[in-house]
Amino acid sequence: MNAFARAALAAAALLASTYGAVAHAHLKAQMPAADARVSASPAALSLAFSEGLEIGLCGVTLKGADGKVVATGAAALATDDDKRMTVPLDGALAAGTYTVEWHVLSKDGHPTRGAYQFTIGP
Ligand SMILES: [Cu+2]
Repeated sequence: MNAFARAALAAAALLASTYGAVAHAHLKAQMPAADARVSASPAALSLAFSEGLEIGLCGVTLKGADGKVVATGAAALATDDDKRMTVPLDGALAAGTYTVEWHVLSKDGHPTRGAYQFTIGP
């Protein structure tokens, strides 16, 4: 390996570790909570992240137990917190297990995504 290749590798390693250390928008809390069972349909989903969000490029796909997409309102930032996204629900959700697939772009320009489930039922 020549000196240039070594330098390039070192730079790549540094870059990788730098990016690894940066806090992207990780999902920190959500309502209904991940894996929670709630007795009543929530009026909205609430997702709190570790970083501020570019809300125009953020959203969720809500799916029922049958995998079908459940319509929701548009994702919006909480008025007092640019790290928290709320998604109003169009109507009451029937009993069952739902999957929330979320994707966000944080203010530092990094996309992150994930999914969690909650259940409505007694
Ligand atoms: Cu980031």
